[in-house]
Amino acid sequence: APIGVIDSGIGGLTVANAIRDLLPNEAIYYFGDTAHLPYGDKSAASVRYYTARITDLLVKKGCKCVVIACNTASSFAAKTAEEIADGVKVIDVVTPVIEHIIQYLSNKKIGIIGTKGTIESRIYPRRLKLEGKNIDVKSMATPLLASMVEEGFFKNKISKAVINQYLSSHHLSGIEALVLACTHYPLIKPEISSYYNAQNIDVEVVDNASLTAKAVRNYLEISGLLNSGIQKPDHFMVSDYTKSFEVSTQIFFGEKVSLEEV
Ligand code: DGN
Repeated sequence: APIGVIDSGIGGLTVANAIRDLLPNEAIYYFGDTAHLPYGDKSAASVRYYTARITDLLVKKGCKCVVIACNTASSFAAKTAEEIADGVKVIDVVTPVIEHIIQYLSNKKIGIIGTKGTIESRIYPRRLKLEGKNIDVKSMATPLLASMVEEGFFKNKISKAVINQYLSSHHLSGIEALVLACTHYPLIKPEISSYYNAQNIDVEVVDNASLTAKAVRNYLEISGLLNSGIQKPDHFMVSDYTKSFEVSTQIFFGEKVSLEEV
């Protein structure tokens, strides 16, 4: 059975890509809700509604687990997805990061950047508090970064200037680790690290794509669900097809994939 992956658009292909790297024998059924993106600016109710519908679709298509690759959807709709999934495991992108922070970074000052939705939901500080951890968390919405990456603006002067402007904000002063809480940010991770390196500041930059892929592998191993048969073909589905989305898949997945409108 395939691994389902949900995102508001095609940025979640960074998570699909990390899963592909770690689990090359698994089939991926990806669904990008391009008709309703960006989730980052939507209300919690809308994000819940869309995420529930896509979860239902992927479960009905026989996925053995559903990964909510989108941080905004994970922030607002992980519980709703779990209810809809009818026993099929739902893996969100927030939980693996929370576990990583608790295990390795609990004595550090943590910074979080993401969409307005993710930051305003306060999901990271709330979850850490629920775990009984009194960890100093500073967060800031950096909405321009996702659009910037989507336009292919990274590793250039403009991305450097935007990243510098955001990271130098007093909202993130004194942090010792920075969580990249958005599908698009793994692509600018090197530039973010360079910003801190250039100033000789030691900041561990954590992205949720690789941590989530490890969580998926753990789950499949523990539950005996790793694929041992013939690999099914991947499917990359969207709710609204455009040529430009298809071209942009290259940026996020490392290779161009064909999108099917569903
Ligand atoms: N996929 C969204 C997220 O990870 O929060 C980013 C895209 C967006 O909604 N702007």
